[in-house]
Amino acid sequence: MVSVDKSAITYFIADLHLAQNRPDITACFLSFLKNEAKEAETLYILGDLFEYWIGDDDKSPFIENIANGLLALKKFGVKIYYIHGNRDFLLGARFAKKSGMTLLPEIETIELYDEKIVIMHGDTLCTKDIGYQKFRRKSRSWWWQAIVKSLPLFVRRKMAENYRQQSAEATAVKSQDIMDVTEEEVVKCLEENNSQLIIHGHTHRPKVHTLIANNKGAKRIVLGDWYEQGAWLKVDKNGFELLNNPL
Ligand SMILES: [Mn+2]
Repeated sequence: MVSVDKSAITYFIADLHLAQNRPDITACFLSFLKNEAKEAETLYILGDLFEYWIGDDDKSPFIENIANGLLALKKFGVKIYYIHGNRDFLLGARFAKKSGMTLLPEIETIELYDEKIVIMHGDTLCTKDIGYQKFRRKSRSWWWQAIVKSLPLFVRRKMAENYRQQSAEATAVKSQDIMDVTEEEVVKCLEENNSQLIIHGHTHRPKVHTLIANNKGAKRIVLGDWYEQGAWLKVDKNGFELLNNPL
């Protein structure tokens, strides 16, 4: 469990989906790192920082630029923690080190202002999306990752682009219900971790939900995506606030 100074400000972001063809989002993120994020003691990135990740050996200027922005924030004194998303789950220790981020397991509990909080990307909560969960199990296996990582960079890039297109087509025909979290799964997760607050991204539906877990009131905070704005959750001793900035 990670513990944070009680006087501090903590930021949470997810689903930036940074991509070379969206320089506006990249600029918004780099500006966030240089300005707002400096106010925080800790920044948590809860997955899908990138639209896709083909391996830490991708050294395009686009990637280097983002690594440098993150590292500058780390050097300024902000701790940066990262949990994988469903798009950038191949992001490895080499890139994390280069960008000053500490990798966390897919589900982590942290303590902020005497509250135990569960943090995760959120894709594991969408249990009704059977097709995706099947792909997820396969793609997290050592053998699948070993095969993929052995392929040349240009082949991996092509695969990622194909997957992205297939995923967009599949998403277009899936119902809103399938694409959202399963409430029972959220309750189960809170009860397993003896917590009353969960923070996640993935669904791109920023909102604070109330529910019952452990026979008590609980909250689920969903982070916003960065398609049309910068979006982050600010937590300090006075409470929490979902904030955003236009691109
Ligand atoms: Mn996602």
